[in-house]
Amino acid sequence: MTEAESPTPATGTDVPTEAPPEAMPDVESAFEEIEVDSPLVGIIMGSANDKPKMQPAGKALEEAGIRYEVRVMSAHRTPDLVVEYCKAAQMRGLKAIIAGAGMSAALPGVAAAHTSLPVIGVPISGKNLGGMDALLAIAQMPPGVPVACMAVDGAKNAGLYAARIIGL
Ligand code: RP5
Repeated sequence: MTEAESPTPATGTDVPTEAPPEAMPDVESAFEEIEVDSPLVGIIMGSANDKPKMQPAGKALEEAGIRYEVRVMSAHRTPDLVVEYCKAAQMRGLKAIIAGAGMSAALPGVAAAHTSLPVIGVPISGKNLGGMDALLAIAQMPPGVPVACMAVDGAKNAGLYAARIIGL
């Protein structure tokens, strides 16, 4: 390497530093419905109000180095969007879907009805029944339509589980 090619030596004043924290989006601020290149996991949820409970799934995937996207869609409020998203998911390169919902949580089951990808359901705790309603709705799937049911507010394990599926 010639002198011209050699990197400029660092001095006490120009030592390269990491970007300041405010320039690095953490999971909390990045947990938005933004376009992601070639996501492997789709995190969907029934309401934007579910985001705080679903963030740990994104954090677990991020720590595993797995790209994911976040979408809000509801089996009851926007059923056509759920069908469209789930039917296209495999063709788009997704390997798993994490679906979180509260109350009468049909989202994971409806997702599983429209894709052959593994669907991981996250029951979200609500105001009235502590998540028992969503837990039973997600766990009690009819034979032939499989959904993996996590614990109530178990989004972290959903992310870890998706990472294991992708690592197989
Ligand atoms: C479910 O109903 C959502 O997943 C959410 O957990 C619950 C309440 O929704 P919001 O009224 O807060 O939008 O569909």
